[in-house]
Amino acid sequence: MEAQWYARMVILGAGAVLAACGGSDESKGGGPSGSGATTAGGSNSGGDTTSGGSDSGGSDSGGSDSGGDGSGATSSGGKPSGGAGGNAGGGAGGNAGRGAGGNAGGGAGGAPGAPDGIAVDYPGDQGIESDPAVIFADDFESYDDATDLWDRWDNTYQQSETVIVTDAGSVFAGNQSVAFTLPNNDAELSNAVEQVVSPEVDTLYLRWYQKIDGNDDIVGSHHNGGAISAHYQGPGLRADEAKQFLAAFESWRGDAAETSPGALNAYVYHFDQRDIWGDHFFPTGLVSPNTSLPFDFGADFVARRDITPELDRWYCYELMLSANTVGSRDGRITLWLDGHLIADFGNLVFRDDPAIKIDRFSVMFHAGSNPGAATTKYVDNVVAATSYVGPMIP
Ligand SMILES: [Ca+2]
Repeated sequence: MEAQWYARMVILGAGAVLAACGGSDESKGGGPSGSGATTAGGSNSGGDTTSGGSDSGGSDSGGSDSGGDGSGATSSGGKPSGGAGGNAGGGAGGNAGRGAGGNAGGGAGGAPGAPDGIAVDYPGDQGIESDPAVIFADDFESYDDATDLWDRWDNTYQQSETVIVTDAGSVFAGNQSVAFTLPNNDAELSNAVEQVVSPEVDTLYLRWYQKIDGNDDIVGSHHNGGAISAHYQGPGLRADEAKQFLAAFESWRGDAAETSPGALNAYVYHFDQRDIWGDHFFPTGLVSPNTSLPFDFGADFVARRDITPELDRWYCYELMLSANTVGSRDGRITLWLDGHLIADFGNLVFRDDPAIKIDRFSVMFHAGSNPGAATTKYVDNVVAATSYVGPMIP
């Protein structure tokens, strides 16, 4: 009982937490995005820059596992290649990896790519929690019901709308996943599981699998992915003033004419945020609100196409948040979908005090309101780590 009461209390906070974003946004798409006209995954990052074209960073320079073999063919930029420490490269895919050893090469493209993840060493994610870089892992196989989430997570919201499911169509791997439902509802509602990171870290990689069912038809505030945050106290507080920061990997659908659930983006509280409700960074480089204003993501930024995930399909979401060195604009947010690099935002500032570190992550399903049918998001195979995780391998 106590736990539930606590949960309910937090719900309000949480509801508010990521809420309210974009309320008054200029509608997105007005800017240069929309069409996906930009480079798209096609030739991607390093590709268009100087040497990146082929595989400069390729197998040679980068050594065996360089990101070089990312051919640039896809947006992956260095699909999974080298081991954690690896990642020279920066070849075609651009992609010096930011894996543990990170950032050799960094050739042309320079953007962080997807070096071989931790997951390649743990087929089916079996035993991945024992990897020294892994902070937390959950495949949702250990629970009898959703109240047991308290055994492993520091918080779970909306217990009445959270269930452990076992039917094959609702499970990514193993025999169980967790399902969050947004009922038909005029009010704001926030489902989530949340975990405290202790000791706190400067860089965190969060990977999870999710599938949103075909009923999802929400316009406006709809935090439907996962988030990494630092000392986050709530919405409506600027990162610079409140000494907090946050990045969520989610979709945004500002208009009913857009396909649900909307285009993938990073929802961010950072020093340069445009209003108190935080910004949406789209892979094209478009930032909302005030989409007509360009944002400088740094010299190594590569515009990529917008992606709207399909409903009723599993995806591997991965979010990296790396806090800046105080005094430098070296903060970074990187997004991968099914192991492909889809967005990489550099030149960011999150803090002016090194004590403000990442202390929390969450996976959520929130809506400002849901006037339509109940919709459910399924989540499986969550892993949080200090280096790149990558998709689960069979
Ligand atoms: Ca599972």
